[in-house]
Amino acid sequence: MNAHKEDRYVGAARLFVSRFDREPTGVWSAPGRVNLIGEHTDYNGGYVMPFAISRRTAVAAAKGGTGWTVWSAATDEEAAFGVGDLAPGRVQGWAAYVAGVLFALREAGFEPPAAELVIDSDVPLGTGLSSSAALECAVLSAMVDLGGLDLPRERWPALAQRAENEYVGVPTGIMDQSASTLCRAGHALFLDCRDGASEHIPFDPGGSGLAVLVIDTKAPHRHVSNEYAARRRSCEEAARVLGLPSLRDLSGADLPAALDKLDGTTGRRVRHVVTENERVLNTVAMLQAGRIAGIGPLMTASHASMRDDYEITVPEVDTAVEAALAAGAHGARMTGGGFGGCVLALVDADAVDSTTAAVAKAYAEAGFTPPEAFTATPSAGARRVA
Ligand code: GAF
Repeated sequence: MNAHKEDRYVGAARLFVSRFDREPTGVWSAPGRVNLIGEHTDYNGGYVMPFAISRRTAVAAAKGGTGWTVWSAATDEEAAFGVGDLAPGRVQGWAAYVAGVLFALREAGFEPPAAELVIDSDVPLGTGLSSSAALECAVLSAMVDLGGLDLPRERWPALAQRAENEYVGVPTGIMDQSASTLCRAGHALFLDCRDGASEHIPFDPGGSGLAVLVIDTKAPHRHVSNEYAARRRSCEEAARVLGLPSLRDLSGADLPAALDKLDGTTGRRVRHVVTENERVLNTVAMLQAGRIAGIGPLMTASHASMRDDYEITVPEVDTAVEAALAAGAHGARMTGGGFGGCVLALVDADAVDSTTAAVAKAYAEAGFTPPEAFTATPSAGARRVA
């Protein structure tokens, strides 16, 4: 555990003491994630390959009271609610992610214990690194332990997703909650979103003299939830027209015939999903062959597909990818839902600074808000940390 994370856990516990005048029973935490490859495939029953990052959301908690009192260090706000508030729409803002988890637990037949909680996080908000899944999964982890709930970890992703879909009201897939709960240090999570089968693929860029550079593009998110929902609808409609349960059931070989039955825009969306699933499988094969740098071209092809076919990139994102590639990155792509957020660049470890500088220079020339960059190390999923 590095000093940074240690501070975060100690900070959450200390805040709990100052807020509630007693010691917490424990501190639980869950990570944000980046997605190495496999974008907008999860809700199409396809393949994804995220890994957890070392930035985490910590929850210090203890049982007590008749409902739930939650303090957020980020917003310096308290939210309090009871069982009667565990219906969609009753709690808004950041606290909806907490109430959503309690709601989803009760819907699944579990009784979360009344408790006091303090939340502290170093997952940047709204940058496509899954701060919401980190919050959901940290709270879920705390509730399962505090309440002694018999909820196997394999069920956590769907439960946290339900919190987000039904309580918060955002129609996301299951990737982010899966990453935040199931990931292991030193591995990427290869997940089949149709049946939930997963495999932990060793992924240690540092061991091969490489680094995954995460560039927060600082692009203001534009119409994210509307556009996300529109892409999802478009895929579901295409599957219906093609008579398939989901786009996962369309192979690359059958793609040309399928495109003949769809309008141009829908066809491009479908082509992204089908080719992206293939790129995930090729990425897995490359990593299993120990050829980490070999995934670079797949990442870059994934980006082109998101830019041209799925149309979910924005100028800041494309500029960061182009500048990283021009500076010698093995591959680069936007990660996450799109319309802003972060770019991943696979670079030689000794090129982290020069690539970061090249992206900053391209941004300055374009007049964009300066980006921020850090390197990501595959980290562990949700767990009790103190
Ligand atoms: C967001 C969603 F939450 C995920 O479920 C996934 O669809 C992703 O966008 C795109 O791959 O992070």
